[in-house]
Amino acid sequence: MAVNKAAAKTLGIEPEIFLALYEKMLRTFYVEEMGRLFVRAGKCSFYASTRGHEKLQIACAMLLEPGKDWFLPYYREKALMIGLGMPLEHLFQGLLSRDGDPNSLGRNMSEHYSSRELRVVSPTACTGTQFLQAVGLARAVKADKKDEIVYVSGGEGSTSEGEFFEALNKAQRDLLPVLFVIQNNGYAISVPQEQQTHSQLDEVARGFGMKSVRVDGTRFTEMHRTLQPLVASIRRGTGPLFVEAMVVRLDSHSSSDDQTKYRAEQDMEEARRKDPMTHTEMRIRQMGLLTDKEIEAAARAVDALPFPPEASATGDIFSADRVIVEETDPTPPSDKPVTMVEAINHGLMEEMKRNPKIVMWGEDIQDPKGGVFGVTRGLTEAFPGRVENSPLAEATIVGMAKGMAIGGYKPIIEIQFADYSFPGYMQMRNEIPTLRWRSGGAWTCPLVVRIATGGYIRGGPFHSQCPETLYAHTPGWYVAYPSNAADAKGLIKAACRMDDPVIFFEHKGLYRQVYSKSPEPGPDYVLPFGKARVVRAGDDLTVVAWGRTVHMAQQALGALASEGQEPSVEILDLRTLVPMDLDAVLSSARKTGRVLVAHEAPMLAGMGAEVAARIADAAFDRLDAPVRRVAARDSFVPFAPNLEAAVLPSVEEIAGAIKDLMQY
Ligand SMILES: Cc1ncc(C[n+]2csc(CCOP(=O)(O)OP(=O)(O)O)c2C)c(N)n1
Ligand SMILES: [Mg+2]
Repeated sequence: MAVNKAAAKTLGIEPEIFLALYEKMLRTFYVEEMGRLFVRAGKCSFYASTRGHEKLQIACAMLLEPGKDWFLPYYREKALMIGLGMPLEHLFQGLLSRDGDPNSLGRNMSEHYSSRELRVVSPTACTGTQFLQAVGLARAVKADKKDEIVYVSGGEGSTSEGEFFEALNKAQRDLLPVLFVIQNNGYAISVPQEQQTHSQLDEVARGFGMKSVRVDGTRFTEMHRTLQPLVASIRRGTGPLFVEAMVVRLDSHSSSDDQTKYRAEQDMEEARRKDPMTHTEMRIRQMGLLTDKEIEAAARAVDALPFPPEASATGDIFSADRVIVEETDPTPPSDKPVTMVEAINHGLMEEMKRNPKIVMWGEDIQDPKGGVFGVTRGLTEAFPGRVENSPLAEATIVGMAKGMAIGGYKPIIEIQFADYSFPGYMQMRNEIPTLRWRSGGAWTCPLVVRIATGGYIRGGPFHSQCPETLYAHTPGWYVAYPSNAADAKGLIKAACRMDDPVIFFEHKGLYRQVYSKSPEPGPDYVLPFGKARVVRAGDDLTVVAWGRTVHMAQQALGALASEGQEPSVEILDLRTLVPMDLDAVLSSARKTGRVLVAHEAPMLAGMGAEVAARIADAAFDRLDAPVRRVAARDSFVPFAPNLEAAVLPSVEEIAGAIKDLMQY
């Protein structure tokens, strides 16, 4: 072969490494050419060229260990996949979304590669969400005392996202084995870097105290020589490394973009002069390492495959194994009632004892405070190293949980107030609940997000929200919303054992409330999701409720009784919103013929609308009255006590609605 071994030796690099680099670069080149053909033929609606980035990506793959190290790539990493050895068929199946596509069964976008075997974690199209997940995964690696590295990458544009900074902060704080690779091609679609930031990225990382280098990603030798010892050092456990790699974007941002509309010819010419291929092209062609025929044959074979069957479109939203299907004996070992706080605390304590992989973090949750509501009090001391304060950063809290769950741990994390779940909402909407589905079941992240929710506590607009609809409306989450101590204990214990992500709402107004106390079920008690509770049986009207409105419905009946009215009302506590116990709702509606849904969240598009629609659909002919709702006004919750009362639903409203419905 035409490799000048003597010249290669003087560079301090083995000739075999050059040969491998050349072969992979050429392979990438041909694959990109096929990709272009497929776009032109209308067979691929999203294609992102790696031309200009390929040398960097292959160099990274060669410095790391496929199958041992972890990869959280972004959407422009075909060359990384080729570097790692992803089979051509898998690449083309990803590009063409054909039946059996091992990346996602045709569910995720093209260019979003995933492979359990290569430890490439399925990415989403969201810019920057991968960084915190890498930090969480690296935490799992470190906790397991393994010498694996977590590679995470993104474009320079994605570093303007807040999560990027949170990730640098936490990775350096905990000295985690993360290799951050920012592929700086100067543009985020059409936006040049100087419009994104005044800062230089490697300097930014240094500002966090992180070891940081800037390399020319279009030249191999220097890059390889610089990075090799630094990567070896991450493996030895010295902490993260930040690499800003200067590359060029030779093609448009993607197949939907035309860079000639916003880039000067001179700028594109300059990029072409730095084309990493031109430096090696002549040599590799002469060596005949690979022909485009091989690539074309693989591409055509995949192109001949059918699309996936339609019936598979909604598979893998949840685990097929529901884990807990039977309620165990709830007999309390003692009659002593406990508060909801105590019940959840004891449930967590028991589950942490049972499963050493359970870890917790959140704002202020460490002892001695044990959370602003005291739910985790005592756990830090009982389980050293497994419960800790997170940074004040909700995306960090949930994004890291996803990563650590991928690494085999079971994070049970706390969001201090539902109102502040929103910095983490990108992770909770697009990332966590889509993972199983978008990877065809290859990747999962079972975890529990405990969220303190609810009003009536004089908390004002930003300590009172009830956002359960947002999460119930996002496929892939189980959603619990207990109303009393015994249910809370049974459900949190079930959540700790489930195979899927769970949102666990804890109503602040019920935490220490006398009427939400119950005798505490024993340590073996688990309550399966999807089983409503008949709080009291009745024949004339059904109230469907969850959380605090369960008690308000009971109080409303008390108020009516004091007026001498005692309609036979059935109260159904849903206990979990996903899954909803529709059978219980429908059979009660069919029995009584009158239904009121009472919830604390605003009326518009609330869960009450869902319950009403399901009843209208399946039990309309058995109704004697329209399904009514009592809910909050479509407003935020004001601070002044009279205004708070004016917005949130009241016992009187529930009593009034019951009376109206009875007279209908
Ligand atoms: C959260 C989010 N906002 C916007 C987009 C749309 N978008 C996709 S790629 C992109 C530019 C990214 O540029 P950069 O990070 O530099 O990566 P490059 O494509 O240049 O490799 C934008 C705005 C997105 N995918 N996700
Ligand atoms: Mg860019």
